[in-house]
Amino acid sequence: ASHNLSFEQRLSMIRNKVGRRLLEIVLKKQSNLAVAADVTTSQELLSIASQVGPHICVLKTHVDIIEDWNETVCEQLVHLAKSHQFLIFEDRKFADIGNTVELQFTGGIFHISQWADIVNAHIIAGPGTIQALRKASEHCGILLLAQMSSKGNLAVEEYTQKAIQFAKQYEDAVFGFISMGCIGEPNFIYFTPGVKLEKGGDSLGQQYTDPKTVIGIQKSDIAIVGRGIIHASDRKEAALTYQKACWDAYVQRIGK
Ligand code: S5P
Repeated sequence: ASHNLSFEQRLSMIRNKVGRRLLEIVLKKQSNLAVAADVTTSQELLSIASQVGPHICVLKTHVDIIEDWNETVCEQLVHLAKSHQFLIFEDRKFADIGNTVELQFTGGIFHISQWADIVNAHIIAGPGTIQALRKASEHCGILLLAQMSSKGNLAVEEYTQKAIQFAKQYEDAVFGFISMGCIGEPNFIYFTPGVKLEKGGDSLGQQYTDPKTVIGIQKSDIAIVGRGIIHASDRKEAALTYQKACWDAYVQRIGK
């Protein structure tokens, strides 16, 4: 599947309101960059959010790796998201039966449903996972993992097609995918992780592709960059570099 529509043209095609809000932010900030803030302290998380905030449309978190997470940290993060205008994507990768997922999404010490704008889910357990998330919060948009960036992953072929089918079935709540590029229709938004200006990988199976390939050739929409920015000596500068690289690749693809 391939289309060549602009974000402006696709805005009204997105059924979920978080998805539409995301495209509004992308257009306003001219940023299709998401930063993966994979750090272990709240101070680092908040400092990344304020450093890269102006350059991103989405900040992706793994709250369960933060050793000192609490409600105040959460409030500060939400405040930074409002002032810099980015959405918070908790990369929880829900994968259990619906009842358990509902508890994981709303309860525990993280109360993800109270602050996350976006969450993602594996489809391995069937549609109950999605049903639970959409029942628990209408303010949170869902992404399905249709493909993965890591070596040897099993999210291929029929599995990917199943994810697309589930998304269509729950289009009110699911507005896009984690995928390696555009794998379907323009009414969904495609997020791609494993993005770095230097190609290669890490010692645990991550595989990197550069922004130009991901956005321009594989036609993804949003590039997710972690260590490419997090490990840079100047994170703000690195975020700006990635913002430009991702946006230029989009503008070139659309042909404007
Ligand atoms: O297939 C995937 C899906 C995800 S959400 N591969 C990934 O790497 N991710 C996430 O993207 C991963 O959990 C991490 O937070 C980020 C990639 O980080 P980086 O440091 O390798 O850029």
